Amino acid sequence: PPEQWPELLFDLPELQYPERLNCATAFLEDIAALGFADKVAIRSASATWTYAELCARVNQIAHVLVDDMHLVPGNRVLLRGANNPMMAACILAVWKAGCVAVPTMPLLRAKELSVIIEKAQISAALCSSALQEELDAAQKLSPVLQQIKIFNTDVVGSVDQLMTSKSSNFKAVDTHAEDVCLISFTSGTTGMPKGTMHFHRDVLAICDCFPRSILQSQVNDTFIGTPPLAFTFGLGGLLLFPLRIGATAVLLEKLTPESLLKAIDDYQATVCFTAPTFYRQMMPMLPNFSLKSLQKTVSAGETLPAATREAWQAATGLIMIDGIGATEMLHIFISAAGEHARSGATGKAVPGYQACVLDENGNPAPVGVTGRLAVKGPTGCRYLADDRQKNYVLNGWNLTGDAYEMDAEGYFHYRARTDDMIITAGYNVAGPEVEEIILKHPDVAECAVVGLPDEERGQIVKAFVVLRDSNKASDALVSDIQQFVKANVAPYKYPRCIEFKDALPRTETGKVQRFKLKLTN
Ligand code: 3SK
Repeated sequence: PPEQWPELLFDLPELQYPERLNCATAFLEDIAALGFADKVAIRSASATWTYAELCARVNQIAHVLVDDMHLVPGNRVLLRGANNPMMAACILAVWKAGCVAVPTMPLLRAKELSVIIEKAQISAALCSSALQEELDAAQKLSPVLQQIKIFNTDVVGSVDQLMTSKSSNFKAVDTHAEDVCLISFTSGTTGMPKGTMHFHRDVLAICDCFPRSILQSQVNDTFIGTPPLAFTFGLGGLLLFPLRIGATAVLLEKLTPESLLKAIDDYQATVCFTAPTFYRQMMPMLPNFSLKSLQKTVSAGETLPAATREAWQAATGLIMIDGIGATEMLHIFISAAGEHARSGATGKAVPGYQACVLDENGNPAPVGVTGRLAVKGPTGCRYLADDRQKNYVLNGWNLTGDAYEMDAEGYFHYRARTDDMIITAGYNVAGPEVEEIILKHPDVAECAVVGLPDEERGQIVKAFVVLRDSNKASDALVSDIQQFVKANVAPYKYPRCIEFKDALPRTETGKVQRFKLKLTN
């Protein structure tokens, strides 16, 4: 494995956690005991909770889980809610009660929820009142789900109503550091959901790696951003990372590029987590808002094109902290910040993790050669009852499905998803490289490049393009974009076929579903 950041290596023994560990206490009692009980833990449009208040509410909800829902340690609890304080408190309460949280994406429909319920055999759920309808429909499809308690409403029998009569003290259930506490489902870019299981110690390990060594977050930071708490990118970045150090988490629902910019100023946020698409959409609106409080911007969830990194830096003066993570790994494992960041590179292995590139035979690929990214560290993939486990973990290395290249300095350069490499007339073309060029064309807002079967060439490069102004779509513009690509990269990479679209199909976490684009052809 390549060398890591010698100057940033912190004491890895700190990643040794006690054998008996309930991770919830690290975010609540342990922080309050450091003197932060009256410090603001969570803010939202309608609430401001100190650490003491958060702790009291989590304890009351834990009593509801045990006394009213009769749950016992190890029970799996489906969680359904947008980013708000009660959703956060419910997740922590599930952990405190020794149960397993199964957060689900707010936009999932009944059929998708029922697949998760069946796969994880979930008998209990906590659901925000705003999202109840689809879960009720899912329960009809999957009667294994026996009880649903609603929150964010004070109707009789709701979590909010039941908790009012509960004690605000609750002793965390004595769990093992290697008890599963989280099952996070990923539909990935292929549409077949997989449940990834994580231990109590894994939850603390992600807080003690990327945020400490790369982000270098501080107690006075205020975290804000868009990814749902049901996506581990959001769970870590918007809730666990701030709570681990006594900082403040701002949880907001239904954010748009404009409302996020306003919220950054309103809440004086210092750290922002979102995806490149959102940063791109915010850029034209920057002159209307003050970003004076903002110190760090983290981009992950999809590839950060060099053009987006550079435009963001030019507009804000902030060096983007790019990162790649995976639901399987729980959070970010390659990244770089500040003077260490390089345009066109995701970064180096985050301290605590090792990364390398493997060739098609599973041997380390030479510097500069594209291969499959493998990572190893304190977290790793454990699929719930899924044959795909054997393809993901080999000799302790997690094979991420991303094609990367490592340079002589140990920086990792993204090339494609391994299944997004296009082989055309014997040439290897990385779809994202062509996308990056097309995105520089002044008429283009978004684009995705895939390989389509072709009798003569094996595959041809096809680009799906969303224009800034859809009225401009024309054959002349197709030729113009093709010439633009040929002028900027090796001509064999140019898209022989271009289709204009109103929008690209994306997963709930913002990743382009290229498989859907391939299927439509
Ligand atoms: O890059 C991702 O998709 C990701 C997934 C989980 C956690 C964090 C990240 C960035």
